[in-house]
Amino acid sequence: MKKESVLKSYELAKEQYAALGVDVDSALKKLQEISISVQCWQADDVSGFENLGNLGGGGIQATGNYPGKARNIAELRSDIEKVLSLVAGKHRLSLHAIYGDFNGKVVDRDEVEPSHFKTWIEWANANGIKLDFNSTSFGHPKSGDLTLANPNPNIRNFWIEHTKRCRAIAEEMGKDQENPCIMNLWVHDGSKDITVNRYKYRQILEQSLDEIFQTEYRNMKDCIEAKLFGIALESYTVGSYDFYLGYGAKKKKIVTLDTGHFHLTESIPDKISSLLLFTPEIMLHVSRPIRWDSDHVVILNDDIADLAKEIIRADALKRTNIGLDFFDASINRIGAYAIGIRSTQKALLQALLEPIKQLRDYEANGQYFERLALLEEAKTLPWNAVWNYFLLKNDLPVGEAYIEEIRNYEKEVTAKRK
Ligand code: RNT
Ligand code: ZN
Repeated sequence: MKKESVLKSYELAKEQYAALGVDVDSALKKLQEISISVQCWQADDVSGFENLGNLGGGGIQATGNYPGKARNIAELRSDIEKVLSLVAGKHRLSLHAIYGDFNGKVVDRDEVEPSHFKTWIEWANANGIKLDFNSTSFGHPKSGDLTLANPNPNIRNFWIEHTKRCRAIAEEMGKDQENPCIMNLWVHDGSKDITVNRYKYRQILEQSLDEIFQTEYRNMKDCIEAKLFGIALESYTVGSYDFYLGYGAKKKKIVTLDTGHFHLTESIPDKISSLLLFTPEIMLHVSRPIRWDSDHVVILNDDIADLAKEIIRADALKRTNIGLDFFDASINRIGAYAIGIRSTQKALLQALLEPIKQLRDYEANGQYFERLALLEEAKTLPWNAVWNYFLLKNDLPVGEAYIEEIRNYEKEVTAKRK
């Protein structure tokens, strides 16, 4: 698209929005400032860089075998740099504990420490990226069906130690970057078949969390992530949404909403306003479930658009940490990132451009036909012209032009990884 056309379309769009009381420039300013926490694990199918040999032990699974996944830290960093060069704004990188710089050494999960993330912190500083963190309880011989909720004290303490250490690592990251590192805690604990001990395991998990959270930190924030069920653990999930919602409300912890972790007809956007009343902040794992928690690449669908609208309508940008969580190994992984980040930004832009004042006036006056009519009209307002201008302003390829850039990177870099 020609530069003049982008500018012309933008001016026309701006006029149309202004007539509805929407300030396009202020929307763009807000969009520019939204940092998305980009998941490191799309680059390598959640493999990580431990030197513990082939671990087995499930909990999570990427599907697909598209060539070119990142095989080491250098490749992963290069891929992330490429991704971030293709999207507007300053973003964060969310690391899992298994992505430490272990330098060829065998470092078990109960031995991880800040020094293993020193080069990550240096890299992040050099690239102006802030880091977030995750403990890793899956893919390990001690993962089994139960980790933090395990009645066996040896296994349970192993994971408690791991998670405590992860908090200390997150604290280091936060301190160094002078901005809180958000640490997410997700464990797959559950049961394949009917359990007659639902209460017991949840009680153990509560105790483990209490122990883990004993140390108070100033430079990291804890989030706890629930899930509906996991593969091979279909009958029962210890860390259900009720469990973590209760825990988060009681202990003032951030509850993570992964958009793939609910019944498919359940509204995640509707949870935002309740959570904000009872918990300090929200962490999002924006994902795309297909029939189940399949972690497909995020696209601009109604689910994401409605989620973004709820954040903006609740004026909750400052209290919402937006992270991505998908891992598709069946397509170009850099392309997957670019689509997911851009789609999330598009949803946010649409939400920021909503003629909210007019809609709220209608609602206050009981003019419900008018409200519905304007909501429908708003869907087809020329937000795309504003989006293209946003890209142009950020010196980025406009529209679909980024496809070519990703193909070039594939030809020159990822396709050569054999
Ligand atoms: C798993 C959770 C969790 C993971 C990442 C890798 O169902 O969504 O967030 O995807 O920690
Ligand atoms: Zn998640």
